[in-house]
Amino acid sequence: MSLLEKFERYPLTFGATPIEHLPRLSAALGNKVQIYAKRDDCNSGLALGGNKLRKLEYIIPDAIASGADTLVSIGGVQSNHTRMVAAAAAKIGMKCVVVQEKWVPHHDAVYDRVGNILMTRLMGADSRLVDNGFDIGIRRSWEDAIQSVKDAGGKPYAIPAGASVHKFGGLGYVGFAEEVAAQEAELGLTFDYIVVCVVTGSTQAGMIVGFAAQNRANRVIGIDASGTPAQTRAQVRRIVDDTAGLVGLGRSILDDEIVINPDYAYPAYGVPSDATNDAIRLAARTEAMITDPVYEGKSMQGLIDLARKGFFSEGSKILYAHLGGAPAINGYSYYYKDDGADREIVMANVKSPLAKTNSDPYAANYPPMFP
Ligand code: 5PA
Repeated sequence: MSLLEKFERYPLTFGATPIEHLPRLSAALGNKVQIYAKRDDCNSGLALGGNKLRKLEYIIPDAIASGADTLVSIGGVQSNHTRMVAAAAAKIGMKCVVVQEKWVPHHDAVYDRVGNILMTRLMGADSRLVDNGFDIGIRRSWEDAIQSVKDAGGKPYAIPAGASVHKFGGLGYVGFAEEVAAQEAELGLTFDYIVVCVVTGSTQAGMIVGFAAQNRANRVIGIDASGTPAQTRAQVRRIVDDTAGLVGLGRSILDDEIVINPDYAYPAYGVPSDATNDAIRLAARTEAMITDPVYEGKSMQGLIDLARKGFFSEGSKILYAHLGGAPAINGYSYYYKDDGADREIVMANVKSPLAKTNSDPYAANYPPMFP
């Protein structure tokens, strides 16, 4: 029986997302493990989809019931989440205000005009650029935006960064875990590990609760992309506890059931290392699977490095949760301008998280990652 039966869901996705085997990527890593991807990046027809729609499916019924007329949320300039809130608002016929902060120390001439923010604007959201740095917590700028809707006579419905600390934010990825179990039964296999990118926390937290019901929460390997792993871990812990209570899991989750690896977020949130970019290239060249420099490229880098280091026991089947995010790559075009048939992937870079190199000329200005 599903843990989610008692919750209302507003469909924004196509339904269960496909799981595909990635044989050429597995071969490139020596075939010691077999890699599969669950394609949550292909989950919807709404503005290219992604992980936020699974979360929003359980939040939108509450927004509608509240009588609100405007969804208000927050993210970085190239936030996927704000794109998805704008999409949900358009789809249900609400207005949308999104605060977009300068979370990323990245310099690109078109960063605030292409990819996610372009689509957000196209869908009619009022996108407000604000000069604050990265923080996954509750922000003053978001509270100001909520107030501004009230001042204008509107009725706001507030959705926090990544929809994460919303009371229903963890539910969508509880559903992911249940979906994986059903698909495993159909496919006749069991995944030994699930690799997932983590920043604001509710994606992994929901998975942890869902997989805890199957007694394998510690097989969910979170790859931190926030660069503030202590804060992210604390937020995952909180969402796990709230979500476990909400769905009636019937037990508490132990600390060692929450696995977050901080090794791949360098040099900063939103900035790819050379190793991240080579991981992105490898997935693209072997499987035509596009990952982005902010989130999925870092979890791909973690997956590749951990596989090479022998972290996963031989013969393991690993499920990479592809959460979306490809639109942001348009704001990073300079990194890849010389790519093509002649360019070798410097696999040495992909190998070691200890080689904290970065060819970005602004690297010296990044905030310190390992205080
Ligand atoms: C994001 C988040 P969580 O925030 O739930 O931990 O998910 C991390 C994540 N992959 C992983 C992709 C493609 C994501 O977009 N994005 C945020 C955004 O504003 O887009 C919330 C940070």
